Amino acid sequence: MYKVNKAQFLLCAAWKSQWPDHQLPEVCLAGRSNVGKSSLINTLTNHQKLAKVSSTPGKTRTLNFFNINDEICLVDVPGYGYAKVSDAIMMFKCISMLSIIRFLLLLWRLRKIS
Ligand SMILES: Nc1nc2c(ncn2[C@@H]2O[C@H](COP(=O)(O)OP(=O)(O)O)[C@@H](O)[C@H]2O)c(=O)[nH]1
Ligand SMILES: [Mg+2]
Repeated sequence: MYKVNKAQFLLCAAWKSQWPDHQLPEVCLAGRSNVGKSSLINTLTNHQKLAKVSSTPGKTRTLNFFNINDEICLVDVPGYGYAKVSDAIMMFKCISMLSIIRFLLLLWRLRKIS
C-alpha cells in the first residue's frame, strides 16, 4: 500500500503562468462541485485539513496543487455545475493546460432513481 509521509499544500493558481514549476507527475481530481474532490484528497492523504472542504458548492475557483511525498502532485480543479465562472468547459480547459498530467480521476456521484 502506498504510504503518505508528506502531504503539503503547494499553491493555488488561476492561470498556467502561476502553476508550480516542477517535474512531479500530476494526478488531477475533477468532477462536479460538491462531489467530494477535496474530501477525497484529505482522506487519501490522511490530513483532514489539507484541502478545504465546503458544503457550499462552487467555492473553489483556482487550481490547488499538493505535493505528496515529493513523488506526485495532486491537483484539485474547480468543479462544475454551480458557479457561473466555473463550468465544465473551464474545468477541462484547465486540465488540458496541465503539462505533466498522468492521471485524471473524474468523480461521479450516482443517484438512486426511484
Ligand atoms: N455524505 C457524504 N458527504 C460527503 C462525502 N464527501 C464529501 N462530503 C460532503 O460534501 C460536501 C462537499 O465536499 P467537498 O470535498 O468540498 O467537495 P468538492 O466541491 O468536490 O471539493 C462537504 O460538505 C463534505 O463534507 C461523502 O463521502 N459522503
Ligand atoms: Mg473542493
